[in-house]
Amino acid sequence: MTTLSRRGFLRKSSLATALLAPSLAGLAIERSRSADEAGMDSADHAGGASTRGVPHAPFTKGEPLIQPELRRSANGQLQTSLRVGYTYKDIGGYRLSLRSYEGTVPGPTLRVRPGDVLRIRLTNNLPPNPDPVPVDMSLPHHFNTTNFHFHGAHVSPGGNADNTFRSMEPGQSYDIEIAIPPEHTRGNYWYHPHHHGSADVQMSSGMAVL
Ligand SMILES: [Cu+2]
Repeated sequence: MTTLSRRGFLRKSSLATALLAPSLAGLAIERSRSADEAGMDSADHAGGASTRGVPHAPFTKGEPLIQPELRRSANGQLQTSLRVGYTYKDIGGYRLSLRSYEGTVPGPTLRVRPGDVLRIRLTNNLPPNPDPVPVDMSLPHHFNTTNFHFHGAHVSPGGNADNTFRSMEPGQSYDIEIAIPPEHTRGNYWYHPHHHGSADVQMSSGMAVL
């Protein structure tokens, strides 16, 4: 039996850290701008992600996993709504301000069958974007603009279906209608935002759901 030292673990996990670092740094920076609650962490932990300015929260190890809310289709359709907005979550001893579906992390599980139609009214309750569109569109921007992607599903990518080119702006509501082919394979698929410039930050914030 081998024991992995902290140093060894850090070395092994450096790739993951490097991949996660920009998103986590983004979250931490955002929090430190708006937070001035007492009991913030002043430590700047190694590994790329800073917890400076993030308020502490109670943390109990070994708490049971909580099942997300389940929404099932009936009579050939699942008609539901998803509200995108900020919520506070205590994770790992820190109180985080996160972008979420329905104020929960993760959001509700949507259960549909082959041949069903998934109809979602998505309301973006995030505040207006403070930043202009950058000259270089590949840079992170407009973190409060979202859209809806049904990952892995063999469905239409156009119109108001699984269209990753839509921009769902703060303060607006949008209808999404996705027809699932009758011959679609069963399995675990997931939904998440796919808006260029903000998808990374929103997903690492918890907007990644079955
Ligand atoms: Cu995806």
